[in-house]
Amino acid sequence: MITIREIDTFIVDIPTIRPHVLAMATMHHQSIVIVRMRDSDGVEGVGEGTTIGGLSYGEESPEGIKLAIDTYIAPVLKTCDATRVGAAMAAIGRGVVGNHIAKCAVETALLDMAGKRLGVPVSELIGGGRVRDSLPVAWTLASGDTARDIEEAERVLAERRHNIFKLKIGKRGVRADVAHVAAIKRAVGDRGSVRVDVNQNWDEAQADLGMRLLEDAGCDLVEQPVARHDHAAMARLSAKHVIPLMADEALHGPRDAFVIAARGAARIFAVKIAQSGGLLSAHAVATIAQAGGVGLYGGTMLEGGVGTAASAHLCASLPSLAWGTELFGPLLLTQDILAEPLRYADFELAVPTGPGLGIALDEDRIAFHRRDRTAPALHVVAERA
Ligand code: MUC
Ligand code: MG
Repeated sequence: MITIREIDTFIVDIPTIRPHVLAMATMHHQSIVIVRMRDSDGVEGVGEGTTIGGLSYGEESPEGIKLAIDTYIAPVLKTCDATRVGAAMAAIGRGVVGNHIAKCAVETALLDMAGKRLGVPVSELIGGGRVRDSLPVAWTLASGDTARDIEEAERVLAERRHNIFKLKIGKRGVRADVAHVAAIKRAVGDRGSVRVDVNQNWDEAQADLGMRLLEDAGCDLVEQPVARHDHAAMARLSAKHVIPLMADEALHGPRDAFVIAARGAARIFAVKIAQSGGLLSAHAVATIAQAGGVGLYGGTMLEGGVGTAASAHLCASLPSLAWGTELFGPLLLTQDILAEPLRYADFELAVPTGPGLGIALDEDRIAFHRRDRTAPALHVVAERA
């Protein structure tokens, strides 16, 4: 039996290119959890587990992800056949409840190794295999300033990097937020799609007003306007408004996907490998969406290059992906952790073609930014809206 011999889990803190203002936190850096493994044949795999804003976005923190892997997942993994990814993840699932981001990091590393052993990209190991080689990719405008967001949109449009824009709203009043969106849509016009993410910060009445006004402003989609558990409100809003509601924080794997699709609580799913608990569960989420007539979008937890490559492989395996992706995480960071950055061109991200994830870490940068080798950890500025 081929077994896992070494597991190294570490946190890498990388500053962002500008403050990234979300409803629940302002990010000045991203804390990326990397897990690196080597099996008894010497094959190496790498995975990433990343969240947003410490503990302000979800129930797992970077430190907790590392602890879950080192203390609870690694001992189980060391008893498993490293070549059987599904069986290894099932064994981990029996011993570890929840902790989807930690599980995603580990499963990604196992799939990377499996792809390297078989000489195929990870996208060929999911569902029916790879169906596309590049992915439309949105950019998030979240500087906190309308004029600066418009400048940023103009720059990336001119560079032919992005023509889909997601605006982070929910911090200000509904009408002020809509005015901000309308100004950006007026500037972008038909050159791009403008969408918003409220990150759960509205109640149903605010969402009702917001969705009506956003539709009039030419916005194409509203992501997670209300609390993630409020499926009833999500269903009423979806039924009432033409502008589609996309579920994000509400989706933590296939069970949520089934409940939300059956209830008509969203018309689009932001499929995230981290929130789903790995690429295989994310594929199940997508399959349920397709069976329920729900549109698909490849979401991000603002991962670095490893998690973004893994998400790209998942998205490359999805037969339909009508709303594109937002796999831009590495572009928000001042440093790339990959030896060769992912390629963004002509409004799309190229899905790596090499075996496994098709990427390699930049060892010098990793050594420099690794939290356990550098100065005290950077801190998130968390703000309650
Ligand atoms: C989210 O809620 O979708 C995705 C893009 C971005 O800027 O933040 C994330 C998280
Ligand atoms: Mg979101």
